[in-house]
Amino acid sequence: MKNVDYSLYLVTDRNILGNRDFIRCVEDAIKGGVTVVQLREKQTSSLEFYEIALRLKELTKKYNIPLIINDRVDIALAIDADGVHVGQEDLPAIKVRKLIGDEKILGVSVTNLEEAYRAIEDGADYIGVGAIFPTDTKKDAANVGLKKLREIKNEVDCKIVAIGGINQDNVYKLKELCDGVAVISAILGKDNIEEATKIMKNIFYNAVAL
Ligand code: TZP
Ligand code: MG
Repeated sequence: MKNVDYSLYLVTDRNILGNRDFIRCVEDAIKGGVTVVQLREKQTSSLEFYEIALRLKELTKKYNIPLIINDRVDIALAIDADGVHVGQEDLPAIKVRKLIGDEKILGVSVTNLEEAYRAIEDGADYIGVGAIFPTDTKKDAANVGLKKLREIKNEVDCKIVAIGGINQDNVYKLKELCDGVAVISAILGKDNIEEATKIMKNIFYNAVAL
């Protein structure tokens, strides 16, 4: 499971889906070509988080797509997820690595080179770098930008997933600057999720390096 294709990384957000069926929407994104799914729940009880995670695990397993749990190591372990993603204010990455073992995927959010070096030292398989572009989805996201992303890319030897405000109009700019793009609204915010996913993937794959 460690040889992961990070190219189109879906981060979930049930708020953006309104009353649409969550599992159905993620399945549409998988059919459209997302290569990783991260379950991100910010205002959910542990029980509900666990139950959603279990259902999502069933789905991602069916399509052989890795499932990563945001923030919660306990839930990742409880459902035997493929990995965990933590930020700078979550459990320290070095502790998470000890808890989940070497076989699971560990992702760490970083906003600068110093955090990137530490994440890698602590055992991250990939670093999430963002926000690259302005986004309404995460109000307190740092403003990282393309220049800093390039600086990190040039310095570190680690898989890089760019995140934040990435959409059909700007995704081409990320080619060669990262191993994958993580997206919420440009996929889950669209009426036709499968089609939106296909378009994003197509543009990212076929973009010419800037
Ligand atoms: N972390 C940094 S920006 C962001 C997260 C979770 C939100 C990404 O959402 P969108 O809608 O793809 O900008
Ligand atoms: Mg977090």
